[in-house]
Amino acid sequence: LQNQILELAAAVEDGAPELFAAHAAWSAEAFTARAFSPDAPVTALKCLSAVLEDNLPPPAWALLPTYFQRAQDECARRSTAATSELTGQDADSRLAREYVSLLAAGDEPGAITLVLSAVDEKRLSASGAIDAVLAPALREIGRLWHRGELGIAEEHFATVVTRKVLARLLLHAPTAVANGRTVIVSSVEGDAHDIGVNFVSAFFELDGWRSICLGADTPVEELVRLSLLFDADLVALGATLGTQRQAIARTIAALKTARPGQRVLVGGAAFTGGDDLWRRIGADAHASSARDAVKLGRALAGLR
Ligand code: B12
Repeated sequence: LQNQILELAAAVEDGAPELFAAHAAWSAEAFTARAFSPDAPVTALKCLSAVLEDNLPPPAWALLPTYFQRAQDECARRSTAATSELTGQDADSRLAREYVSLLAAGDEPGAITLVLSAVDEKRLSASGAIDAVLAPALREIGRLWHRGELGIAEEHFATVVTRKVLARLLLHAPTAVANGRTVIVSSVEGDAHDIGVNFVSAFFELDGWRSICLGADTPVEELVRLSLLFDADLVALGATLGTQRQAIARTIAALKTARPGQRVLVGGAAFTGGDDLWRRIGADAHASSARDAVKLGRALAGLR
């Protein structure tokens, strides 16, 4: 319930009822997968809306009926958000499916060998392994968790093993020619997810950048201090949950105050479903994949 209120506040801040609706549908799906009655999420939304109507000053309440209506409609439609992206018959999808199965079976050596041997045998590049196998596999693990088919422990294990695969891929990848540019890559304050930013950082590294990856949950003032210390050409900031977008906005404001002209690229799941959310929070660009992050980063840093 607390999360629902925070997501509502984040959507109102962005003026985007569709984002609250998407979150409500996500939440409804998680509850139904855990044997709650299918009506429970809608009833909870109706209760929350009644309490807010009773307690908020009328001008504040006046904004909210649209948000609740969209959310209830979306829950009633039983969204298709949980469709697997690994159903293809191409080699990459098959590899990603097998990687997920090995992880679910607790087979760490098998999962690591599967990906590394595909790269050794030149069936995949290091960046291809990240983009087409590891990232979709983690999203699949998340989908299975959402549906109640895997637990938090399996998801933690998948994260640990994937981190090891990434380190080994980078160790064996051909050294890129340094391009003289520095990027700082980090998840925003409050975001506990760090695999996405590690993937983005790896792509920058493979492209010849000095990439300084800070991982998850970096305090705003520390990020600002490092961008000054390392004279960063670019800061790449990730956020996962809708409730973390405002933290990105605050971080961008702090970076640009301390270093006017600092270029900031944003990405991560928090930007899914809203085309120009990144513009509204003052970013210079938004990338929806690690590959695009490098393309846009090169343009922002004046590289061809
Ligand atoms: C592992 C995981 C965790 C781990 C993270 C461990 C770690 N050290 O990273 C832990 C357990 C900590 C965790 C916690 C939570 N998680 Co979580 N998590 C995941 C999971 C399974 C994988 C994340 C991941 O690594 N994905 C792989 C990345 C590479 O994929 P990607 O995000 O699509 O990234 C691509 C682009 O977005 C882009 N990109 C990504 N980052 C960046 C950054 C920049 C700068 C740029 C330019 C681009 C970019 O490039 C990437 C590669 O091409 C996801 C499932 C999912 N769909 O991702 C859920 C997921 C993200 N988690 C979710 C949730 C709900 C939570 C919790 C709220 C759960 C809870 N009740 O506590 C908490 C929130 C914690 C917090 N304060 O942030 C939900 C979010 C749903 C939503 N939209 O609201 C997801 C989607 C699961 C699901 N299917 O429902 N989680």
